[in-house]
Amino acid sequence: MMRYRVLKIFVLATVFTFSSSLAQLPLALATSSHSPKVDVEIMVRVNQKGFLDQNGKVFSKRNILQLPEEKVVRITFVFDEAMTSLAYGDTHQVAITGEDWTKESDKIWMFSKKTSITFQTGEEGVRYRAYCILDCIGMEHLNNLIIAVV
Ligand SMILES: [Cu+2]
Repeated sequence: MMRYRVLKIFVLATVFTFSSSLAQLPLALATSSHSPKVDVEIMVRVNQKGFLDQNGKVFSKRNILQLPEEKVVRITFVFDEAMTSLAYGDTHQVAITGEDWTKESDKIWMFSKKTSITFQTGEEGVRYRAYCILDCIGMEHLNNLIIAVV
């Protein structure tokens, strides 16, 4: 009886290992083929006060988001509404517009707080603009994040 139980556990363990490695295989392939090399990663917090840097300082004409030229940049937008705020129930969705393109992020809200946009920067002097495309609390502060290539 004891021996049979051990065997059964062994068989179950083997089946589990086999099926979980099968499940991981396509995932591993998908991640490797779909993620281009990212040179620069930047985190931008989003709340009703505006777009904020990692220290919680609002980006403005005096505090511009600066990127290096000709790099693949991934900007991750993080839902940053305070739990005490009415805007905590809000949803944001960010778009970035370049010279002849616009890229949209996924929506971010309390249950899905991060989304990112990846793009290749141009030469020094090029500017991009990021803005929320949803009707949200604070939308007047989320309409013009200036991103400058320096
Ligand atoms: Cu918004």
